[in-house]
Amino acid sequence: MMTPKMEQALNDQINEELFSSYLYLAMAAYYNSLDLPGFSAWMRAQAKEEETHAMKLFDFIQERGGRPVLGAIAEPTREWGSPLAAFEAALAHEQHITSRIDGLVDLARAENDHATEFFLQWFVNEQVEEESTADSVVKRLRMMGESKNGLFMMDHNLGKRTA
Ligand code: OFO
Repeated sequence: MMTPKMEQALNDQINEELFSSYLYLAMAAYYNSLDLPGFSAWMRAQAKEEETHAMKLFDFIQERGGRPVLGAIAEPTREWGSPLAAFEAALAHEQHITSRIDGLVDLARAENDHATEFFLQWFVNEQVEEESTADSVVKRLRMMGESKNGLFMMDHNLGKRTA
């Protein structure tokens, strides 16, 4: 059994993950509106991945005898100033999620909930990857500056993402 406080915090994280999915779907629509299908496909795949993060939490709460409670998902931003600005927003969002996960680990420790602390290690590792991927795209976009060729190449490469 989890404490009600831990259960509530994990439920709140389901909402964060579903919002992440919604945000990346909004970014997919944004990139598509710029005729950047590769960026759009990458964001769409990312949105799907975020759903799996939400479901991991959903299943874990049930396994521990709790009940997932779904709240309203906030409306994401629709417009970003440039392809770079949208990816910078994605990176900032992942940094926010990392701090949320760290907070959950701290709470699991405070509640002496070893099972939840162990479960959360998957998310801790995942955040290292999520931040690093977004960061490398942001860095390459900054390096490219105004190059249309660079953007075209990058769109092609990002479009290769399958999952
Ligand atoms: Fe992007 O890792 Fe979940 O939110």
